[in-house]
Amino acid sequence: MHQEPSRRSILSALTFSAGAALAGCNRPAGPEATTPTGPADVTLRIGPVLVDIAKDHTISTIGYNGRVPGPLIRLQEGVPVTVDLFNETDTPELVHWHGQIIPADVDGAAEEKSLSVPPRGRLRYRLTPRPAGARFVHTHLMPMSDLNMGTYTGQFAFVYIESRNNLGRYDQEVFLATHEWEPFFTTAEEDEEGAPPPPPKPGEKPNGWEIGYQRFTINGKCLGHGEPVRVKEGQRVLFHILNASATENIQLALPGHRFQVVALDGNPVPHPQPVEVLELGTAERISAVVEMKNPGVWVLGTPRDDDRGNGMGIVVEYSNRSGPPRWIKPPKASWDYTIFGDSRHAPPPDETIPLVFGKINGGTGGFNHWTINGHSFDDRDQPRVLQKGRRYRLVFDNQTDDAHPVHLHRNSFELTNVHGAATAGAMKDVVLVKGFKKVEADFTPAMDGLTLFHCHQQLHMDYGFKLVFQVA
Ligand SMILES: [Cu+2]
Repeated sequence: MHQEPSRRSILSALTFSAGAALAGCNRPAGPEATTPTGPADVTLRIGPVLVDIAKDHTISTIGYNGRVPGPLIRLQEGVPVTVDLFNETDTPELVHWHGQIIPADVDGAAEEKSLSVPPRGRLRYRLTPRPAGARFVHTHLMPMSDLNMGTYTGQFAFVYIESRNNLGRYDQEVFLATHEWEPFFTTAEEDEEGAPPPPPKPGEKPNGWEIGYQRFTINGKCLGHGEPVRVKEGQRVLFHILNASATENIQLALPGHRFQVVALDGNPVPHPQPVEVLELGTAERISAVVEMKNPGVWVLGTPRDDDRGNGMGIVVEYSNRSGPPRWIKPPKASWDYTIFGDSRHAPPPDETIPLVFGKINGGTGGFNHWTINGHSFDDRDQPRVLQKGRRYRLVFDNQTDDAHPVHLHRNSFELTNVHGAATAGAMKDVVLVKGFKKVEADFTPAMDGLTLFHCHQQLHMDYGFKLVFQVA
C-alpha cells in the first residue's frame, strides 16, 4: 500500500504554500501579538494583483497578499489572534469574517458599524476565531453598478478554524474556491434549469440587469491551466469547496466518484450522505470526502457545458495516469439539504419572524430592487431588536422567481424546514432559497450588537435585499 502522506504537507504542496507563509497564520499567538508594534498573527494586504487565469489570459483585479484566492488562513478555535489589515487601494475597505461569531466592530460590515480599513492605511485588531470549520474572508463593499469592486474582485480567502473534533479519517485535504471573471451587464436571465423566466405580469416592468461572466475559475485558474489535484488510488480526499462568486449559484460534479458530504458551511452534519452533484449558493461551503477508487484523469467541474468550457473546473489526476481529462455528464440532480439533517421537528421557537422576499422589476436598462416584507433597505432604517437567549425562527418566504442565498452575520442557524419538510440539526450561515419556495431556520442570537441579514447575491444586496438586527 502507499505511504500515507501527512495531510498538512500535501495541502501546502497542492494549494496554498506561498500564501500560508505570507499570512504567517500557523504561528501561535505569542507575547508579541499583544503589542501593537509586533508582527500580527494574520496579515492581509488589500491591493492590485494580476491573475494569470490561463496561459494567454491575465485578469487585473484587487486581491489579498498579491494572490487570488488569498492565503489559506488556519486558525485555532478559541485562540485569539491579532489581525493586521493593510489597504493599498484608494478606497476604504471592509474585510468580513464570514461565518464567524465575533463582535460587530471586527465583523467587517458597514451596516454593523464595523471598523473599516482606510485607503492607503492600516487597521489592527484582535479576534477570537469560532466556530470550527470552513469559513472565509471577503470584502463587504457595495459596488452597486461598478463591477470592478466588491465580491466581483479577487478579495476572498479560505479561513479554516481547527478544533479537536475532526471530520473523520482522510489522507489529504484540498481547498477549492470558485470564482467568475469579466462580469458584464446582460438582460438575459436563466433559471436553475437554464430556461428563460416567465414574462412579466401585465402592467409590470420587465426584468432589469443581470450579470454574466466571460471566464470561470477554480483557485484562480481556468480548467486545464492550473496544477491538477494529484491523488492516489485508495486515498480519502477531503475537499473543502467555497462558492466565492459575486452572484452565481453553482453545481459541481466529479464523474466516476461520489462526494460524501460531511459538513455544510463548515459545520459537521448529523447525517453525512453521498451525492453525485454538489450545489452551492453564493458564499456556501461544502466539506466532502471523496474515495479515490476510479483511477484516471478526471474533470471536477460544473455540469453547465458553456461555463465549464469557459473554465469552471479543475483536473483530478491519479498518480501514474495521463491523457486528456474525462468528463461525463452527471445525472440530473436536485439538491436537498434535508438528507443531511435529522427528520424530526425542531423545538418550537420563542418567536417567529416572517421575512417575505419581493422583487420590483427595474425594466430594461435599470436595476431590479429587492424587498424584505415590502421594504427595500435604507441606511436610516431602525434595526429590529432581538433578545439574547431567545430562540427565533426566521421564515424565508421567497415570492420571487430568483434563488436567493441568504446570509445571517455573526451567527449560525439551524435549518428547521425546507420546502415544507421538517428537518433539524444542520447548522449553516447561508441557505439558498429557491424561487417561490419557503425555508425556515432557527437561531438564538450568539452575541450582542448589530447583526446584518442579507442576500449574498451582490446585486441583490446592493439594491435593497438586507436588514439589520440589534441584539440586546
Ligand atoms: Cu438574492
